Amino acid sequence: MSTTPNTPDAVVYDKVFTTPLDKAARFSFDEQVVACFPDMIRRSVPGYGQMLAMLPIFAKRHCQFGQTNEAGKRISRVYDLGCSLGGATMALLNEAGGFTADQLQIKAVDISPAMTEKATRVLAENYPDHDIEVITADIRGFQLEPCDMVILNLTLQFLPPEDRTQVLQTIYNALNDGGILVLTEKTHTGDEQDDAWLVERYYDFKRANGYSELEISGKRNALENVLITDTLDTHHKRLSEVGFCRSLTWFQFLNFASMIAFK
Ligand code: GEK
Repeated sequence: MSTTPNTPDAVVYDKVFTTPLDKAARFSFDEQVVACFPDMIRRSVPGYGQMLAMLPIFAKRHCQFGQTNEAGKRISRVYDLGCSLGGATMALLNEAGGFTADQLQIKAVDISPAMTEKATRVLAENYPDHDIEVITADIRGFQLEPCDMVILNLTLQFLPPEDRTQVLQTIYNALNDGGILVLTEKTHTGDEQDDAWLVERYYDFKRANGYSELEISGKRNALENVLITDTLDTHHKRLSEVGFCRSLTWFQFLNFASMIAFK
């Protein structure tokens, strides 16, 4: 792993798949991935920055300060489920939302201790006055307190498909009326030709971002049966089944899409 000096937060380049790996090695969110995660996600997810940039704008419109904190002050509770290093949480707190430090209570949850350890440190350093709790937990079976907004950014895709409805049901139940879920996923269309084209252009996107053939094929193998995509149709049907009155796809870039669901 190499770093670039002279940047405020030295960027650690993603070199996880630069050497051939055991073909059976599965992708995991371990220390090696954590160290280069911001670079990895920026170079691997088309539109990642654009999707995050809309989170504070959505929060501003839909957070209704429907909860109270321990001091009895009205706040909006927001969950960032599968938070990794807190990218979505940090985006939520940028100026576009216009929130003061005491208006949002953010609970950021991730199953990987390597992720939550670093997220805890980074968030405490950057947002010392904000009410942010980082929790190490599996979002399957995790109990949510009443909330105004839930962010599931590129996380549902890592759960076994049979566990996805239960997680969405828990989210739906915890949201206040008028609350929102922002769900971002890698997707497929179900049409063989369209999917082949989208996947090839996605690999072109990765090549353009400096990934080699070895890195692209290494990650593809490691993600097999770890990241399982659904179609947008399946997502919207599932959202409707758990009770959301409306959902729409508000962003799409190649095979990545972000949906918003309204309670
Ligand atoms: C971002 N949202 O930067 N419970 C909790 N966390 C899980 C589970 C689970 N069952 N399974 C996987 N994760 C982030 C990016 S990354 C997306 C999310 C990616 C966690 C896993 O540990 C990892 O941190 C995250 O989901 C997925 O906006 O790397 O493509």
